[in-house]
Amino acid sequence: MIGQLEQLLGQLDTLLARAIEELGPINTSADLDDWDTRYLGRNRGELKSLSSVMPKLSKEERPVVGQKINEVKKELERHLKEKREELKQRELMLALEQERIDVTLPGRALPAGTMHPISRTIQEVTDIFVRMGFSVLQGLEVENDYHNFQALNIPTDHPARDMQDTFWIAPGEVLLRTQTSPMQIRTMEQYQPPIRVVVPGKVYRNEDIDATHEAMFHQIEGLLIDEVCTMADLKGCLERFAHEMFGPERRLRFRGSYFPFTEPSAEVDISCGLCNGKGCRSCKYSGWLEVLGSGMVHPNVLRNVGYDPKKYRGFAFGMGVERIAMLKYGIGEIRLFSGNDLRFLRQL
Ligand code: 2U9
Repeated sequence: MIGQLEQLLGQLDTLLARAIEELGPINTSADLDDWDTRYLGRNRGELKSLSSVMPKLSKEERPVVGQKINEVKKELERHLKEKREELKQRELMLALEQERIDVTLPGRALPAGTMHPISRTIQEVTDIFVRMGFSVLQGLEVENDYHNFQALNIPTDHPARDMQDTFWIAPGEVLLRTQTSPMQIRTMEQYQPPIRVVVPGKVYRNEDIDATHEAMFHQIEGLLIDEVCTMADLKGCLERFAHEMFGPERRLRFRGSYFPFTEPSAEVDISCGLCNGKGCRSCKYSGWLEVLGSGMVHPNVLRNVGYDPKKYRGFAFGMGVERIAMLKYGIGEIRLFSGNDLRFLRQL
């Protein structure tokens, strides 16, 4: 019996020595897990197999073998823990080495964008009016019938009020503004004269789309209200704008026209920059290009916001931003502005 006990103890020593020897070359967590299962595994581990002889041992032998098994187990666990720590450290060092970052490297530059030609034109136009003392205001794109039409003296039978030409949200009540003028009405409702504002922004019209018309485009409208204000002030102001925007050699021509919100009204042409007014293909041989509309604010509009038309008068004007940009940069197609084609955008 003694021989069998010694043999068992010897087997446990051999097991321990073999396990430690095999542990040496292991250098991955996966191999270490295998080793753990092979020696310490609860079901088929080698230590467990040797322990299975315990019930066959005598009362005296059992504690001796039991103690030995515990010692071997503890020793194996200690080695396993050390090895795990070693591998963890090694894997960390490897990761640090592989993921090393050179913090002194210069960063990758992001491509610099440029301002969209419409935003740039709005900036250029409003800057000119700001230098003349105007403030810049932006309004609402969703408006009501009163501010977009009624307050502006647009009669119910006016073509602009045609249900087909306006994008209605609630027919007859709420709409996408067809001009930026409702913001001037709101400004006058809120403030007393003198008033000098320019209002740039998107406007919407249910139109057939072609090279010069889009359903959404941009407008800049201006309004000046004061006790003293004449058509001469309007002409001087727009002439100053045209000279700064297009060059001091350009001339303006005022043609009588009709708008419900101004009386008298005038459409404004600028001398053609290509032929200097002599006539060419670009100006359809007329020497002139239409740039904006203008007029003296209609007394009904002043009354609608509670101003006394005997005390106050004013001028107003409006222009299409796309049209101004097309004239300034020689662009023949309005759809390019909303097309997001970088080849077009990079040219400007
Ligand atoms: C108020 C009173 C009057 C704004 C004006 C025009 C003439 C005009 C067009 C130019 C090209 C619109 O974008 S376009 O199609 N505009 O001709 N606009 S006077 O008159 C106002 C505005 C607000 C309270």
